Amino acid sequence: PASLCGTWDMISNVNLQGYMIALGISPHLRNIALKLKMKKVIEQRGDQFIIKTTSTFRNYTVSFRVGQEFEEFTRGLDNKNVKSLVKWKGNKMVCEQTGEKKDRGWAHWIEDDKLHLELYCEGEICNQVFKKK
Ligand code: RET
Repeated sequence: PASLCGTWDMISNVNLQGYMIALGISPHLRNIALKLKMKKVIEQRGDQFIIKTTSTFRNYTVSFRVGQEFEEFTRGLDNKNVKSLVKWKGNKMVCEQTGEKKDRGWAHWIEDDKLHLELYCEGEICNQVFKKK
């Protein structure tokens, strides 16, 4: 599949609110998050991926190897411990985050030179699109 690597600027963000409510994020933090234009910086070093979500308010970094389950603490987001497993499903990089919340995870893929990110939790789906910087 097309490489996810690079620096990406958010151009659309649909239903972040529903996703954050499903995660149990406080109204105060939700109001801040809704105003942010997030960036993604995705790097690959060997078989390790590093995905940085950055904003003027707070940053979130996760690193992993595809196919290797890891412990993730969603610091600064909903502050939960999950067991995460990333796999390729066709052209999509898909992560299942197992923990307190049901049906939680995300998928990244490239479509028309744009980075697409679907974030989901307990039936709420947020769709974000980023253009390459
Ligand atoms: C920020 C700021 C504080 C509030 C919220 C945030 C959202 C972060 C998200 C991160 C998703 C990261 C993923 C990484 C995959 O590798 C920006 C930390 C709600 C939605 C999917």
